Amino acid sequence: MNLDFLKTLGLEERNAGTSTGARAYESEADYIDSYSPVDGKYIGSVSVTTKEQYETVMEKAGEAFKVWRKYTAPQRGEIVRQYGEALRKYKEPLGKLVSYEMGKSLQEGYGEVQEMIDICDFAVGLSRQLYGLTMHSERPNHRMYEQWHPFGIVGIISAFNFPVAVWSWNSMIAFVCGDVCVWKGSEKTPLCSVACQNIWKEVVEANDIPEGVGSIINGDYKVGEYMTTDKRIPLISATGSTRMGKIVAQTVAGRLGRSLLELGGNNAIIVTESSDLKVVLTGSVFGAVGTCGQRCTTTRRLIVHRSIYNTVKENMASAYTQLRIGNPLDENNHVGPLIDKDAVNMYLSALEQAVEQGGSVLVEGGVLEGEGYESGCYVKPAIVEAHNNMPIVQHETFAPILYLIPYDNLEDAIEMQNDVPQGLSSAIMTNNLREAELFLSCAGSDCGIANVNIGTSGAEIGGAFGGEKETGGGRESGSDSWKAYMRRQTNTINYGAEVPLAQGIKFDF
Ligand code: UN1
Repeated sequence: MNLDFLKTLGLEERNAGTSTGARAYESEADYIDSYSPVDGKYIGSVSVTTKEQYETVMEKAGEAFKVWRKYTAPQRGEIVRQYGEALRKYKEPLGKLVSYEMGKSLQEGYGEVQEMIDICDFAVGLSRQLYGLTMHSERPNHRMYEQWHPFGIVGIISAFNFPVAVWSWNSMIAFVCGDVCVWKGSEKTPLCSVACQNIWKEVVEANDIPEGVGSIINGDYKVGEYMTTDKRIPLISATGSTRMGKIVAQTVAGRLGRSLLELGGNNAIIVTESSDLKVVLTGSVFGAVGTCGQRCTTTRRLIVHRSIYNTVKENMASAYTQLRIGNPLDENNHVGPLIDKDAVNMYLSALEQAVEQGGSVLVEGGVLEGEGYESGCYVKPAIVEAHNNMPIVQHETFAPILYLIPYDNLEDAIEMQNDVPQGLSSAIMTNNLREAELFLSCAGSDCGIANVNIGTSGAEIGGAFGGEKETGGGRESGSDSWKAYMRRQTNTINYGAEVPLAQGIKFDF
């Protein structure tokens, strides 16, 4: 495998490309070793942030904030614009690194970097649109309005499945808002974080802005705890499992900080009688197997009208036979590996549970072995006919397992779609206006994202991204999500010579 992209991204040679898996360091505890799920080979090591180093990062961040907040928002936008330009330059090597370290297909790796570029463009525009409202005061000669100020230090915790995009859709928005960011990426994809930081540093140096505007820290949940327990961080934005999110939420709430959570999904597509089966097939297959089922927006349930159930079932089974599973950097393949062997075990266990709980296997799963599959992380996307109330169906398994569920009327289908703990993404396939509008109405999907004739994954950055219930309620990325990164201040100004009190209160002396 040609690993030149590591060098292009400034990832030191001494750490990179050792094919033996030998550790480059003596101390086991202080380094995270990154192994590719693509070929099982050692890629490089990143040092774990110590408590002292964390303190230095926080001090620098605090100092940087004092300077950064004085830049005008459009000036901050200009820095973000330059980062977007740098990302355009590095799209190919960074896309390859994402694909190699995380395992998603190269197309999706490039797509993820494109998502970063798109959010930079969005944030640049936003830097001139951080609008507040003005209100009419009830008092004469008074003016009242609201303005938005930066919070300060924003802590970002992100997951392995989108090792670069999720950081940027938090930080690029936070940057134009005037915040500074400290980012802990996943310990499963540490080199992606370092690569983003190296590119960021080029922009920092070219513009002579304080180093502490954007920093990374590395490590597992213990390093994450430095941030969640730290009163100096008013906002923690965390993306990952519901389990992790509950711990973060409680810890941050315990100190009355704010958290912005984007957690698990259990996304369904309702396939109606009037749907276009070609649209159903493309949307559902990409939704279910894209990123090897490891998106929070992955399609996990297909709720199909009984009259077309057998047809959809046959179409899906036949589409799955055409999927090519293998090295994700080879563009002939559709599906790459799972992130690691733990994920493989969870996938196998979910399949077992599905059968024990009454599911019937339509497309068999299993771990692939032999040439090209040496990492042990390649699995076959599976389809199981199931019931919505099976415990395993209620649970988000981060793997390519799709549950097929029949329905008889649309109200029941919507009820089933909503009857899971999570509430991120949802879709209906229909050419019937009444069905589409019911699904989108307040009696329809309870998710943060509801699509018509599109799968559940692949949201654009312009919309607010996130969901309800166990998904955590946060909204990131587009629309007015920027408000989560700022504090609102209401200002009332008296330009008269009297001091009339609100609510008509008299106070004369
Ligand atoms: C995630 O899986 O955490 O909508 C993010 C999508 C992508 C983002 C997914 N734009 O699938």
